[in-house]
Amino acid sequence: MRSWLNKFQRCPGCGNFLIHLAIKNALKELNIPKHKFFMASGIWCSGKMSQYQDGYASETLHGRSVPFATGVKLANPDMTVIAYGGDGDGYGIGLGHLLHAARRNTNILYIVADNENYALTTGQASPTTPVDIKTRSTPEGNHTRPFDPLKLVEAAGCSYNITIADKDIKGLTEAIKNGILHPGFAHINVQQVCPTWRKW
Ligand SMILES: Cc1ncc(C[n+]2csc(CCOP(=O)(O)OP(=O)(O)O)c2C)c(N)n1
Ligand code: SF4
Ligand SMILES: [Mg+2]
Repeated sequence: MRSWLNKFQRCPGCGNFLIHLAIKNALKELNIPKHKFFMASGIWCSGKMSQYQDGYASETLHGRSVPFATGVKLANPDMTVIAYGGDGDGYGIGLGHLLHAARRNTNILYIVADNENYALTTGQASPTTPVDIKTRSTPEGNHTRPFDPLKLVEAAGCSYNITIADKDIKGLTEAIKNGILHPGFAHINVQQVCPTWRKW
């Protein structure tokens, strides 16, 4: 028989477990019922998060969780809507959506699980991989400078914009609660542990 943990398609020690717990805690502490909650995610390691929520959810396309979540919020303004994805998802292919959502001040919370790599596709360099790091796509070391997503999102006009480590469950739970309550676009960058690929 499969254990409770086995229902999650994640490696042991993955930081997405911790973020998952913080989201669960935050929804419980804010008394948000499951029929009033929706999560849109990108795809895979981080994208799987939507499949494990107790509420409405959709695993969308790579980089498209923010526009999907925006549509759900516009049609259901009384729902709590969270978009969720990885650094490749939100800061790579989906960056345009992120900046415009911040500019429009859409009233959703966007959580980015930033493990500094494209984990599902076996650990290639992402927009937040540090210089000199060797990955599957940078065997001689990463020559491309990472950018600071918080500065970009701030420049686009976001007024709730923070970074926090996944292991700080209490702080992360508070950050998620505050992000949900924030009357506009909120962005939380979570420094996410990925023991399989992020060895730096
Ligand atoms: C449009 C599109 N391009 C590329 C892919 C292949 N792909 C799947 S997962 C992934 C990387 C995901 O990286 P990230 O968003 O950081 O999530 P992580 O797996 O690290 O949580 C890519 C490029 C895809 N599924 N769709
Ligand atoms: S590869 Fe990394 S991000 Fe993906 S499930 Fe494993 S530990 Fe988590
Ligand atoms: Mg990633």
